[in-house]
Amino acid sequence: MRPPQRSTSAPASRRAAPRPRRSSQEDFLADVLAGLARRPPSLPSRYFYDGRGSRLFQWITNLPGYYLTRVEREILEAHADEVVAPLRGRPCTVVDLGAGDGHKTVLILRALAGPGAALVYAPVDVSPAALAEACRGVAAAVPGVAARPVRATWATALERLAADGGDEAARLVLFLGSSIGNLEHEEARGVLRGLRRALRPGDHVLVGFDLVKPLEVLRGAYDDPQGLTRAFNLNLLARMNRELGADFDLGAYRHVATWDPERPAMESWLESTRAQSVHLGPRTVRLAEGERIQTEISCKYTPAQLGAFAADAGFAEVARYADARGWFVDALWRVAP
Ligand code: AVI
Repeated sequence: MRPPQRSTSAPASRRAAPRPRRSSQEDFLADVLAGLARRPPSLPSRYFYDGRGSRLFQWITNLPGYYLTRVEREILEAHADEVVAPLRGRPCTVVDLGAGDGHKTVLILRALAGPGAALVYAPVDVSPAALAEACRGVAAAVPGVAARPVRATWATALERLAADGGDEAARLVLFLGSSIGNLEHEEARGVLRGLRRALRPGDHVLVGFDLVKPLEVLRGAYDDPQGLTRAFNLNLLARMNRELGADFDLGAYRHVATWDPERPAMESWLESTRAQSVHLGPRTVRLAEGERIQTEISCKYTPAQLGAFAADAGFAEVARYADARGWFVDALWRVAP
């Protein structure tokens, strides 16, 4: 997360000249070059989600093998009423940290909606198109909910939430879909601590965790015979070609999904099928035949880890809701007074 801005008391003459703010394109290039300089080389998975990447992910969520969305939906269909019980009857803002599936959010909003309910829906996303679609879907499915879209990264949205002192509505933050699994554990702890700092006593968060399960199920989710996950992975290279003027040859990479039992996590890679050079901004990157670029981790959790995440960030666990097979958990946490 971006560190908070500090004010400085140094006299103007001794203050360093303000560094010009980097554009998002410059950030993108800097992040990509830093990742490719690592061993093994890697690319930040947050750049998957341009317009085409978001659409591909949406299609992935409907694949028979991609169980995550289906089982989390099953959980919320069964338990949305219990999830919202601590908040019902109070003015409430539902902050949605971009799970990408309006259906799950609608289940929560419907459970909270009712005559006289003062309900605000605040989706967070960097893409205006994604925000517009989320707001349209909610307006059609749950009339009477006021939409307050936030076009920002998670970090910026949390900073704004923390600064938002005037609004007395209770907050329910949805962090669904095991999006947390795309972060290294330390990074995930940082996001959860940031979330805790942004909230007030009585606010709640609902966090989706995908659990460890048989390997053939995991492989089926991250390497589908339809080739959508491959297309999702390759779209990252296509995006760099389009936006950064890179010259990745999309035909010279193959999608590989592996299991890391240590973390534990599924990992997505793009494997170079021949020795090649890629030009990216000021740099030439060389890849050997068979060399892999890591594009994503999708951490899987054991139930014991969930309590530790809550405690580390300073949340009190309220309940855990699991699907019938015990594949996925939505954990409800509260900001203790
Ligand atoms: C968004 N995120 C939780 C997905 C996942 O399962 O890690 C992204 C994804 N990657 C490949 N398929 C789906």
